[in-house]
Amino acid sequence: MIQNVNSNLIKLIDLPKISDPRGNLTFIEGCKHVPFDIKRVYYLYDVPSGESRGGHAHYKLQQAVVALSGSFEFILEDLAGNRERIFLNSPNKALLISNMTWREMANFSSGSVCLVLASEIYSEEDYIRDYKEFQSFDKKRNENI
Ligand code: T46
Repeated sequence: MIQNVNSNLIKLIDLPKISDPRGNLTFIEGCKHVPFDIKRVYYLYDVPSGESRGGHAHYKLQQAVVALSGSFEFILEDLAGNRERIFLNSPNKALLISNMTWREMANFSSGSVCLVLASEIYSEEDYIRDYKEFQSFDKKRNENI
């Protein structure tokens, strides 16, 4: 399913791309092209130049992110403190984001559209918006070992 795993943090999925003289078509099926049932779809657009978004993690939510148009960057950090940056600009690649991953988004190009497929419906209780709290989970986990 995940055809292109670049690292523990950066998991890029190659999506199907049907090309013919009329153009390209890409499709995504839940539990097939992404490893979860898709319960919600949302998209970010008209992000002003220089603006950044994100700055949170999710307890449970898994997501797949596609640059439908234009480009932007995701900076991901796991509980062990590993931090990686990825540039997304391809409508036939999806970045898989596991739960308990801190993310920031930056450098949105003009006219970019960021599509997000989500494994859960929206719940503010699922967010960790405090970076120190996110980091403390690693400590809590280590204390329990
Ligand atoms: C994520 C990144 C990639 C809703 O009411 N329903 C929704 O489904 C979503 C996604 C958001 N909202 C509300 C919650 C906030 O009042 O929309 C407002 C903006 O959300 P937020 O500041 O979390 O937006 P981003 O762009 O920082 O983050 C979003 C998602 O929330 C998040 O899950 O991983 O995109």
